[in-house]
Amino acid sequence: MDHKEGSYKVRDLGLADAGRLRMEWAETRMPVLKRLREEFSQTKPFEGYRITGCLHVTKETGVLIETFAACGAEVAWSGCNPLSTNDEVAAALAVAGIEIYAWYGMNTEEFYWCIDRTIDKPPHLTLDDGADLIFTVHNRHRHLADTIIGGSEETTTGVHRLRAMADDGKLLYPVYAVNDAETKWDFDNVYGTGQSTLDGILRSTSVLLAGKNFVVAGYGHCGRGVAMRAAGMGANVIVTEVKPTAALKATLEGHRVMTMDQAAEIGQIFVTATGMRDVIRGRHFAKMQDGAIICNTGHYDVELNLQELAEISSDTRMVRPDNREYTLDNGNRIFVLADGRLVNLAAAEGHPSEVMDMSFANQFMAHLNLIRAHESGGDLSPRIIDLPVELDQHIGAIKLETMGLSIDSLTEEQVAYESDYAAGT
Ligand code: RBV
Repeated sequence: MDHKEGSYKVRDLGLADAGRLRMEWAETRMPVLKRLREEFSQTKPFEGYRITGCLHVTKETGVLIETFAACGAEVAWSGCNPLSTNDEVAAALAVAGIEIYAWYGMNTEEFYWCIDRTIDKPPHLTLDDGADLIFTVHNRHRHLADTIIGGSEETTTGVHRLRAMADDGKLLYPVYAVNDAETKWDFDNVYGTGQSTLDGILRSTSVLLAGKNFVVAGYGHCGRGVAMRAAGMGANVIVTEVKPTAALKATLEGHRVMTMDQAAEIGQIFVTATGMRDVIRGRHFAKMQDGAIICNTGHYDVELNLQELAEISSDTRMVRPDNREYTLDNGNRIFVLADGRLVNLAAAEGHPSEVMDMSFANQFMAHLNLIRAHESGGDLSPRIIDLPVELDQHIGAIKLETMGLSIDSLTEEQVAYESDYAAGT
């Protein structure tokens, strides 16, 4: 492990060149973030501000970190999941002088050690994916909140938790719900999760998807993306849900809907995308067919109850990278991918750069808005803030332009018609 006190801890600095190549590759697919970097690296609005982030250390995150740095920020970073760090990217960032504490395969104690190192020096801004950093500040280092201007949260479950905290009056500073921007959730969560989840399943199994009974637990944005892409590859998609309207949508989009008890008996591949704990548990594992493949794509590793699987198993071994076989007492074998951690990041490279481009443009703008509010005496009361809807359209417009696509604009008459409440048949 390469370690420099007060500066970085990564797997191996020798991987830096490979990491640099990965980031350069991602950058060619992230024109919106590149545009923001070009625009704001002139004026360096983040000069004098320390941004502490806790988000998957991927090639795309590397591009975001270097964008903040190019715009003047002092950046300190840790990964937000023990199995999602790309060691090559982490090494390249350390060599580039970024304070980074992240390596693939860390344990829980090391995970929090890394977060603690990033706040040894007090941050002005926090950037989260899954809220572990902001909870660390609130639970163990509350004094830091006095000088923190604000923060942001990247993912659905993190935003849920922070909204609950704000409703309880427990939030100490304002946080942008980046997940809730349309140019985030309607792309990253759907198409990003859809593709990267299948990517993780294929890398760790290489099975044929066509003709398989493919069970998706949860038909939110992420589950919908996974179901859509699995169907596109010829799988027979089965959806399990607890919310009636979500189940109806799944049905009308052509998927079969049933309970997990029913699905357990016929499913061949299972993916959880619910944000809920124990979605697949002992009694379901006991009903499964020999050879069933199980994984999770939700942020936290609570959706599969692997403890209960272990209790009805007599043996376990790794059969491929990110693929663990459990032999059950009844003789059946069940294959669990990435130990139940988010399969798209643990067994593949996370969402493709093209969608992260928009997610991270929203992150960048959230932090820019926070320092602008700070400098102009704006409202920085503790609350969850949504990004302005105009920003969504602005980011969407840049993305379209960089894709070489043009769209129509309304004529003056059409604009007038839009707000003409007297118009009728
Ligand atoms: N996610 N990041 C990547 N390639 O950097 N891939 C996925 C990447 C984020 C995504 O925005 C989602 O909200 C979150 O990971 C779940 O932890």
